Amino acid sequence: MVGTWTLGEVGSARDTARETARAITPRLELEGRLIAVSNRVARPSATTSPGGLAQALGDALHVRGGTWIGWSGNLVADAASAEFDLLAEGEIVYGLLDLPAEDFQGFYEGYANGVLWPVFHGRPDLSVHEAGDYAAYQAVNRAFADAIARVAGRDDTIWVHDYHFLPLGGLLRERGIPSCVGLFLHIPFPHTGVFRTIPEAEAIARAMMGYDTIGVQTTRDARNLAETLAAMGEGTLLRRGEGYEVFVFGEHVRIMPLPIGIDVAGLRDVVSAPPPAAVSSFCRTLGGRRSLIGIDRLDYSKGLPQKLQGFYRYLQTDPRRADKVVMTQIAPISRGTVPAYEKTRREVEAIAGGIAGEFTSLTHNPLNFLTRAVDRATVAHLMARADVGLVTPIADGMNLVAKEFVAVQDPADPGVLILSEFAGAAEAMTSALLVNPHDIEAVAAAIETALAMPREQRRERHFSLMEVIHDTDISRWTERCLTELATAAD
Ligand code: ADQ
Repeated sequence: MVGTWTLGEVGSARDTARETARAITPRLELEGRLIAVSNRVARPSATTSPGGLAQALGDALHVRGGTWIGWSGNLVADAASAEFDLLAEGEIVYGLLDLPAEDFQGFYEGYANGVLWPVFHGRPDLSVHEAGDYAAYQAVNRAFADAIARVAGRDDTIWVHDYHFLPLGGLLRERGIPSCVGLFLHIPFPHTGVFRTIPEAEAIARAMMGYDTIGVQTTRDARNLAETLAAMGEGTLLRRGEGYEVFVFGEHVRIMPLPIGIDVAGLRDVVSAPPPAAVSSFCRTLGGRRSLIGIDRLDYSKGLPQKLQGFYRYLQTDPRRADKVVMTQIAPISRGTVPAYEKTRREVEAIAGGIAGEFTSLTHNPLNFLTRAVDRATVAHLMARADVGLVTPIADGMNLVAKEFVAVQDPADPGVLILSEFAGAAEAMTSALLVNPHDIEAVAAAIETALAMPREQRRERHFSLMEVIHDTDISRWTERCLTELATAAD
């Protein structure tokens, strides 16, 4: 631990925090530091496996050094007792902020995951508007803005992540922060009409104009965001390279598609090591059967019912297939207390139960359905040994599983990726077998096509998918984002 301040402290405590953060991140001293902001941070000392965003940010900061500000994981009684700790681990300084318990619920489950997540994934029908949630979302964003103000210097670059912090750009401007501030939105941005279903849509759009630049996953997201911001305040938009510049509410912002990728070399290292014992024993039980894999959080956006229905239809078309394949679907329960997730879980379990009841024999079960969390090495080795990867979200910012599946395949004899056309990944990964996940027959047919695909065609498709994967490697993605931020700062 190198410093602790309560959020009520001002003046010299603020200067001390800034100096401390600067002193312990010497690598970027001359050019200004990078300050990343996200809901969760992934410290190297943590025992739990980080999610997509945390993994990507950890990799990015590991390469450059910098400060990473996020929630400490501590809930406190009220704002006055919330502490902001700075501590150094490896190349990264962590700024960890306590949050008041009463605000956290409304911020995280209430507004971020109960309103913004469904609307941004095209499901406004699933959004739940509870009184007080928006106020809690704002309160947490203000607390983050106050914490950032304590450490940010003029030359620093602030890189904010995701839908938890849409208003942070405006709040930092209100506090007179002179640094360049960028947002990267990891989830899709919807059409204007869908965005407008949010009661606070205009306030959010205005606050987002406080950012200098906003990165999104795809050209479709960039267009949706630019058109929406312009439309909300009758502003104008200009094409700028692959992105846009929007002028509205007396501000302007640049919007760029910056598709995220994976740490290709890191993942290849994981699969070059010997597999965990459970994977070896699973492979023995396959006994020559073909293996299909799905790796998702149990989230309604991930299209799990559609995927399992597609597999169900594949088996029903010719019941002899049940003895020739094994589908492994790992879907750990996520946000389990949000009602829409509970409903999806029941739906998925009912379909899995139907498949098991109809097709399990005394000697073989064609579906392994796990709602337990499985570690990264096991997941990677399972993907490497699968003949088919099924990634069928009904909406997804990018979907890193699609990229991970391709990256761990043996180039000489690769498996086939079946990919939803609604995943951000599909914009560039056109050599996958693209499907509309709502079309159950098409999913079943894609499984058949994938399992029958000749090796030469599999190799050609894999080669071209690997070009996309190398092009968006996490280190390149980081460089692109930081270059974009630096350009916006000029
Ligand atoms: P997520 O919705 O979490 O991320 P995704 O990109 O598919 O989704 O996965 C993130 C990471 O979690 C991957 O490394 C994956 O291997 C791992 N993971 C997912 N399910 C797992 C499971 N069942 N067991 C073990 N590991 C699992 C959000 C957006 C995405 C976007 C990312 C990054 O929703 O669209 O791609 O951020 O920007």
